[in-house]
Amino acid sequence: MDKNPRPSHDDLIRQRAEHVIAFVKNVLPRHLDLTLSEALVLGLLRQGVKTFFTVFGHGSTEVGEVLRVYQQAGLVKVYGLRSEIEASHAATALRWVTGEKAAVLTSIGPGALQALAASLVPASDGIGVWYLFGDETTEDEGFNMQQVPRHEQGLFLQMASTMGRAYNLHTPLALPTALQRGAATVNHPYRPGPFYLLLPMNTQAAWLPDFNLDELPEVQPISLGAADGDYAQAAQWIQDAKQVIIKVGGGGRFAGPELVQLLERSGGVLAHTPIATGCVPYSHPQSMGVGGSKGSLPGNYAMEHADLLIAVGTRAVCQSDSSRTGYPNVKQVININADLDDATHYRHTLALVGDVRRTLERLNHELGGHVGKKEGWLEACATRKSGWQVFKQERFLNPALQDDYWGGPVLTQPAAIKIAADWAKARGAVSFFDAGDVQANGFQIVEDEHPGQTFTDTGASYMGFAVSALLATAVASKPFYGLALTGDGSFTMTPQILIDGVEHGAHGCILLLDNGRMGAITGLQNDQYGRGFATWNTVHVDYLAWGRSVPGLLALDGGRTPESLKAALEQAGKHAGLSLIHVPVYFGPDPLGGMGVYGRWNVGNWCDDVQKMRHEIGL
Ligand SMILES: Cc1ncc(C[n+]2csc(CCOP(=O)(O)OP(=O)(O)O)c2C)c(N)n1
Ligand SMILES: [Mg+2]
Repeated sequence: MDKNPRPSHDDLIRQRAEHVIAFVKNVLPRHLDLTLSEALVLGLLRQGVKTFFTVFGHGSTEVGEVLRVYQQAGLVKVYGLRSEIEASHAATALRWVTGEKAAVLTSIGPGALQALAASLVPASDGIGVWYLFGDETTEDEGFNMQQVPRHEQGLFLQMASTMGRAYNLHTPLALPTALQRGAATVNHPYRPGPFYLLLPMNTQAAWLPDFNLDELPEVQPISLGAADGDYAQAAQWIQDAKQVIIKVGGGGRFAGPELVQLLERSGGVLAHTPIATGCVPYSHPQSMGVGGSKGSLPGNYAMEHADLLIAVGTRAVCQSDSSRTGYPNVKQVININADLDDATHYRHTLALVGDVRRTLERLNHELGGHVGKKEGWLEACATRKSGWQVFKQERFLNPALQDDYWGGPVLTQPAAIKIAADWAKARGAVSFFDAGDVQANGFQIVEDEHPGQTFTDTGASYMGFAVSALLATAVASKPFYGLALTGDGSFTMTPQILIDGVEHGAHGCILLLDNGRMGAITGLQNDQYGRGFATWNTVHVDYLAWGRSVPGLLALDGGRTPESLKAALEQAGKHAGLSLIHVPVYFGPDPLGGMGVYGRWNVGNWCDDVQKMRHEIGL
């Protein structure tokens, strides 16, 4: 007879309930008899993972049963949702905005693959999220339904491993190692990301007698030091340069004080990637706002003319450095990054590999207390910045344009976004921007004074992220109000929030900017080929009727004027739950209808020219 045999179903439920009580009282014994799934949940709890966004399936019922018992005691919170993509976006947004950890739990096959697709967001934006996927049985007795239909082993593991770090719980007692790898991935000090834990259906309920809980890893706080580099050389380059640009990416979002000091000591100006909005106050005279493929007048002017680039925490995506043609006059680069590959991305580089803030501190120290001056540089950039303010103002003063689809004048995206972003800031709401023109216009318009005001997934630009992100408002331990600015295309890709948001108590507003099309793509097609194609609809969808079909959801017509939109926002803000404001918006060639494009991009038929220029620059 086994020493600690697997108990009967009823005894197992009783045992788990006892474990939970002991956990709450902090008197769990060192050794426990439990299933692998319960050990997994205990392991995640030890790491502070208490929130689970899930769509259960036949591939994850055992973990689900453990979570049911643990939720009853208030130890975890499980949100049953309608789409794994939505679940992934919600978990990502929660971690991104609040720092709270979450896991996405799916079935095997389609559910896991939907979550895997959506995990491109945390992979691209550097957010730590746990993914728990049901997986095929390890005995290989024949095909499991929903596995990849090939006579090969571990195909889901291969797919997940392509996206990030992954582990298959093929052998139950490997759990501690799996959990340690996961902890190191989702809590990585400078490049966190998704971690995929694959749970074979036949090991989830594997019985682990006398399991030693001490084996479950804790999260170890890790921080890096300043780069160990040639700071004297860096300071010399800065002093010798005539026109310095500091380009900040996601890794420099929280280095505001150090960046402001570097601006003062270097005499340079700062442009940032969309994800780093608010890294220094937009109102700082040396902040030029966003720069890159969409960019801005001042941000791109500075990028075009600078002779020294100080790159800070940026991985140089096509959008952020105009497909590597963003700095045609740069002769030297000081690249501060914790990642070696990113730090050595450009030629003529002094790479400072280390913690961004600490490295900036040392560089500032090296530069000394004096104020750097670069003849004419700040003035030239300041002129572009005031020109940009005038350019924006022109759009806000002409808020409506005649539109064919809507058969009359409707608000432009710039006008609607400005009104909504101002409203969100005034009430301390967090703004999320979905993909498309909404996103680009958004990061060109917002003038953030600190990080945390705007979240925009420019890493993956995953349509539907913003609206699903509103679920985080229902979950966060410190409540916040969310405003999701979305297009009709993005919203209809992931509209489950209408139901799940109300069901779970989201507090926020979906602002649906409806131009009856995937406007960003029609725009690209027009610019590249002179003709749009298959990127619009002719049916006029009654989105407010969608909204009204969900009890508790407040559906409002945002109307066609600034006044009507402001009134709708005010009304939405007073609603205790989730609201949807529908706003018809302009799409067309009038320059007042958009914010313009200032950089270069290697897409479509632009590739040859952009690539040629890149090879000429050779940076
Ligand atoms: C899931 C996904 N599919 C496709 C794309 C490519 N894409 C980027 S923007 C866009 C259109 C967005 O349309 P909408 O949300 O209506 O915004 P608009 O540009 O009209 O303001 C598409 C199809 C994407 N980013 N994400
Ligand atoms: Mg649209």
